[in-house]
Amino acid sequence: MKESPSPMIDRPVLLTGASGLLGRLLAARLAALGWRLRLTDVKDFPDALPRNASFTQLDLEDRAGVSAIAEGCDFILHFGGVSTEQPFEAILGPNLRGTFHIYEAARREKARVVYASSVHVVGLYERSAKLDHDCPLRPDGYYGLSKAYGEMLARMYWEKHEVESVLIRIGSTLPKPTNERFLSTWLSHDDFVSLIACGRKAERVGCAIVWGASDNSRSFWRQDARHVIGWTPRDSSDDHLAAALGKVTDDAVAERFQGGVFVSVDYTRDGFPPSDMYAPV
Ligand code: 15L
Repeated sequence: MKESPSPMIDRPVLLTGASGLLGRLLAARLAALGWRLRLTDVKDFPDALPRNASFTQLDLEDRAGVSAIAEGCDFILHFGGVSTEQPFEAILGPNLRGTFHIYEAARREKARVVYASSVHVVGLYERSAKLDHDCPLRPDGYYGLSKAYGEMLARMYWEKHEVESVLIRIGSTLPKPTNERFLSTWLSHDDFVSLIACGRKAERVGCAIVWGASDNSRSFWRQDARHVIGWTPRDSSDDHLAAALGKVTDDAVAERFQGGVFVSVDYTRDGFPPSDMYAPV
């Protein structure tokens, strides 16, 4: 017997940052799964529009515009904003004000949000550290700091307004891992798409933090809330060791920390911070 489509599945899904690398990947892959997509980005959408998708060029700082485009959506994939290490002023508008606008829209629409957080919220942990999702954050720059703010914003909207979120601390979403760091942080395209799909399908998610990495035995990360959304990664960087082992840079700061080259940007400390900033003294 044919199942009738759930009403949730019929409602449009808002995808911000649609013209970025991850946005374009999601637009194509989710449309192929039959999702009805409302795409938006401050930049033009560079690809042919997928089936059942519309695109609106929009600055996340435009609160009324964000509110209008989210109307009727019950699922928001928030991938917009600055995605590299930049001066504070460049990050402030899109990442802080913009994410606030998204959460205000989600609150009004009673929508669930998938928030693209990042490895850079913990980028200043050394690579030897094994982290659980509830570890203290150690952002590695203004970008990581803005992602930490986004996570806290999500937490506040969950606790005060019951807005559900899946916070994905995305490692490195690439076709293949091509250096030693990526052996720890790699998230395959298939695992990424299945994580998003699980985030939509799950009955209740609360405010769930998930490490966005495939099943890599060299992972920096352990416990998270993936069981809440029923996600299991299928790929592993272990199958790509030959292509990545020994691929390192001569940047001692980048090679020491989980955040890699983002940590080196504007790093002025002479030496390294304590290995465990949070150990009891
Ligand atoms: C991120 O958060 C960036 O947006 C992405 O471009 C990658 O650099 C990734 O982290 C990473 O550190 O591998």
